Amino acid sequence: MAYGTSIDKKWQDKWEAAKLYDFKEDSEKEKLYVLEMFSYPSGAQLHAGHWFNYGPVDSWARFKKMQGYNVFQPMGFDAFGLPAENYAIKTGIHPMDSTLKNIETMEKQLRAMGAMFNWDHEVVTCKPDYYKWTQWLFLKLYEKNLAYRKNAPVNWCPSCNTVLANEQVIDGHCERCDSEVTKKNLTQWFLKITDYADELLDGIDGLDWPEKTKAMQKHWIGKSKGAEATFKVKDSDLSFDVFTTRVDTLNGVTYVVLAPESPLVDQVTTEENKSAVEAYKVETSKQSEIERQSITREKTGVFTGSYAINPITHAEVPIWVADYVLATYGTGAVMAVPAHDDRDFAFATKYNLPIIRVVEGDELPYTGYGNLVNSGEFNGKASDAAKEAIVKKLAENNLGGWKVNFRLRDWLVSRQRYWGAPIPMIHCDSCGIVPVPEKDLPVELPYDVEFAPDGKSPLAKSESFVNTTCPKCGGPAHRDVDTLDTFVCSSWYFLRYVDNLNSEKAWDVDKVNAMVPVDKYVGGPEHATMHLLYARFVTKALRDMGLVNIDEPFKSLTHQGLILGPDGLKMSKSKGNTISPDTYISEFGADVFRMYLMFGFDYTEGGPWSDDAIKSMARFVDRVERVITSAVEEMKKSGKTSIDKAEKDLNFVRHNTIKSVLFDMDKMQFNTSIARIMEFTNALSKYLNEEEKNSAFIKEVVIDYLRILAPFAPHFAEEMWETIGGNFSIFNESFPTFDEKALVKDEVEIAIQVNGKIKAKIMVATGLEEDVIKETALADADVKAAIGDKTVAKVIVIKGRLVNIVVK
Ligand code: ANZ
Ligand code: ZN
Repeated sequence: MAYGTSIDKKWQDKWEAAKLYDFKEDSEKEKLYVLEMFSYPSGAQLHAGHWFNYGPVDSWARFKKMQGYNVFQPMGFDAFGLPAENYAIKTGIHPMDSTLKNIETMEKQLRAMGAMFNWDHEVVTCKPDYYKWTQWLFLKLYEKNLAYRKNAPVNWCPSCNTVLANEQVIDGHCERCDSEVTKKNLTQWFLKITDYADELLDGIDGLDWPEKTKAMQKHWIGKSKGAEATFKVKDSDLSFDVFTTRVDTLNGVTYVVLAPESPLVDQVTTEENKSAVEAYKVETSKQSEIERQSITREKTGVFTGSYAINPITHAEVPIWVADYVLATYGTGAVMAVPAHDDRDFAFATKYNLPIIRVVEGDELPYTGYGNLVNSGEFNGKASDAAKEAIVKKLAENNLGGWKVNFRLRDWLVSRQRYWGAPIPMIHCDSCGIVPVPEKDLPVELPYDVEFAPDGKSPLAKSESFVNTTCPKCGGPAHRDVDTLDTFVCSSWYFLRYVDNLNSEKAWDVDKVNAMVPVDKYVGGPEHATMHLLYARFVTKALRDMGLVNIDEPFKSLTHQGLILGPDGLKMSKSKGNTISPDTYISEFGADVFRMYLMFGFDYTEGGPWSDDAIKSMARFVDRVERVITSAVEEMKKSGKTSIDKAEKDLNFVRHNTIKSVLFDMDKMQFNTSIARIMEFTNALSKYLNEEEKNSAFIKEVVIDYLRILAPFAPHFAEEMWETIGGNFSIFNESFPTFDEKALVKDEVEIAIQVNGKIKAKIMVATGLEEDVIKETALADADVKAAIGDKTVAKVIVIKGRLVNIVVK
């Protein structure tokens, strides 16, 4: 045979016919839920990046199966959302048609990869039998007061014509199309992820996740401990709270600032300042939050004409409006302390506002801590003690207290787009918002709708969709015309995989509890905040409803790196540097492609594609074939039966390979694992050149060799396994274990130094007495010559490694 696609096909068919990958529910074996982030069928093809995610992880799953785990490795499609919709808009083909067609192509490609996906458990999020339960999930959250509607300024992409979640705004630009994001007020559905902010934060430390990702989630949740203080508006009944992390500086407040969007602005602005404030508000609406937070940007603002009263000093300070204060954080109002805050300092300097030092320290602005000055009764207190004392006083006067704030915002889930799960809510003029009864799910997405975006929800244009009757009063009512953020679909898919065919409920609780959490989750680092945070939130909410019994969905997480184009740049069609897996697979076979991906890159780093390197992997696979073929010839002969030095040497490499691969694979270090297999190949090949060979021993070695190779080159190893008469399938074999005794060498090489310079290397038996080693070293001819007529002052022996002779 020669390894290639015909062999791939042969085994893919056999594996499938034998249902080799089925998760056995009644198995005694320990379950192992291996999950790769499902892909969205946006382009028509699997690309090298998909392969890099799925190929190596499949090898890992096969390795674990051979280690005796009952592996569950499902696959599906994240089929709703912007990528599929944009693709449909571009090609003019209806998203349902193009998506299902793309899925078909991708399924074919995934099968050609020979991954042991459990296809019987496939989920496709855009099909009614899936999104029925996405809608059900939404209703459950609504029932528990975790879904609500509010009018809110939202990020609006003028080009995609849609609302974006904060996470989809990158540096003030749309994540998808890079247009500048603006603001718009709309009534939107939110999920109350902030109810779980503390738990989401506290849970992070216990996760076996990349540190960077954990840090990003922590930052995203952004817990900040401070205080709130109430400022009364002078000559008015109005008052407002500020959030501050530096309540110790309360005596240094020389002005306060409201966010331009704050409803208070209109109430406090005096007649003569109205036009300036209005103009400023218009100006602000054009800026993104990111720009507004930029430290280097010149601060701007306007005076409202009103004053506020400091809750402890009773000093009157001017109320300003400035865009560096965000409406969405804290209370949307800030007490400004120019002496101790950089932004406030810049602002006060520009607008000639007073600057009063209240903390001792360096030159102003001084943002550090220290003893208080200019602070009346609090003078002399250190910052921490002063905070305590000031908060106490605020609380006594009902003007404030301690306060914890989170950066995390509630999750905005409504989209004014076509390609998503309709929000299962009905609006009735007499009953208000009425949830669609569970028995009426799914609320089907109508096919015949003008889906190209024009700023309105496409579903609003479908009368047959919009018009319905109120489930409560039976009167005429209309459906919610927004669809759910696709991250809602993917927040629970790992639960549905387990019980994907259940038509009675979203899942059987016992079945799911037996399978979760996901033991190993692998996908791109771009999901550090959104998907990974939403899935954690949904899991916790479902746990509180008694629908799962876990706190965390993904126990262990790995991010694969990025495969770049041959030019070292991110692959993109416009740059013409994309690699299409299909052509390589038909030329070299799936295993060569997979082995190259595993060997050519550090899994978590990725790197540039190299045609030369994949060719050299093809040569390696050829070589393995030749070596195994000649080993098989030798196995048939009757050779010697003794175990001598040559056998021991090969045995050492064999067991060392097993030991290393076991160790490396646990950490998904595919490249070093394959490097060890290459060494093993060399050692076997070398042994086959010996004059006298032990054929029984060769057989033993070949059996191990193929079992080690199997997860990495599944089709090829299965074929070889058949050649040596192994039973189908090699994946029902166990992965070899190593023998520590074989790793103890009879002899070790010891370097001999004279005054620190290596003069000779000698072989000695392991465990030889120190004195004997010394004598042997001194008797060596090269060493003798090096010593010459000098006297030996000292001999230092480092057992098993080195002898150092000090001469004078
Ligand atoms: C007075 C003060 C004095 C402050 C001082 C800092 C230094 P983190 O750590 O991110 O929570 N702040 C509060 N709400 C804000 C908003 N909506 N927009 C912009 N800035 C806001 O930051 C908390 C600090 O950020 C608060 O403490 C407040 O300024 C500001 F010497 O209050 B500080
Ligand atoms: Zn009604």
